[in-house]
Amino acid sequence: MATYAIGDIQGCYESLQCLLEKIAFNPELDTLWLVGDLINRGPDSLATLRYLYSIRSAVEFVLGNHDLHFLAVAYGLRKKSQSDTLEPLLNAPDRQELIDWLIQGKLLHTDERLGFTMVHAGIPPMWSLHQAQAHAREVEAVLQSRYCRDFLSSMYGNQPNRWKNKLIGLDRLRIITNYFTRMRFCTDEGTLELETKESIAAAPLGFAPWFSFPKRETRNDKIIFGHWAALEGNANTPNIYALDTGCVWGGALTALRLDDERLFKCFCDA
Ligand SMILES: [Mn+2]
Repeated sequence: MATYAIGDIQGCYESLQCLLEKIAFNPELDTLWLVGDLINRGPDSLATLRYLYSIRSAVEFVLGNHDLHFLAVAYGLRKKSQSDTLEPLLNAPDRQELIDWLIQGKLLHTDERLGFTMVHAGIPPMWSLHQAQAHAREVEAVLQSRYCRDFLSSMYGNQPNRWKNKLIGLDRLRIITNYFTRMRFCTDEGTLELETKESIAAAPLGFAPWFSFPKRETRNDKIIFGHWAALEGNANTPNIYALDTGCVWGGALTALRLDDERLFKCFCDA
């Protein structure tokens, strides 16, 4: 009856199976949380998504930037990138079933009993958990509405780069999505810097990791996230659990057992 949170899988199906064996995962009893980027860049996105779909009643996941990118490509709204490995998934006979499941994904998941919240990239420092939940629900509602295509075709871009309550329409949805799925560095007021992908030492002048601000509104909430492989699992911040340990880059796939905060890893071939 344990709950495990797993970092960015990115189509690394064999590493996922290795990790599930290691934790003796039982979908009848246990629950799997996934921090997003379930697919892309890795070798077997189709097997990964099919497997997760087959155990979906045991799975809670949030959408990552790669998952959203897949949806935009699948709907014909965006061209594939050269580094995408989505072709078998795009050509699969069961792709619509998989898309219909993926698109129901959240941007933020909280379990109050366990005392954990999960997002793909982060929560900007000026949002309380309550505010973050409300903003996640705004984007989720659009993804599950007839405006889904309008959103997916206009979610790309780095502007606006700073939150304002009065933002409306696609600009509002874009910055909310960028906070939850792409953020690494920002300012204490939530101005985003989306170019730098390296470690904390590479912080651009005037910016810092989103979780590093001492007055961050969610500093007392336990937050699980992925997306930032260069952290190598070390955020060195209380209540912050960085689970992307770069499996797709030859690192490891990491699971955190929420009940006792024990870590499990499977090392991955590059
Ligand atoms: Mn990501």
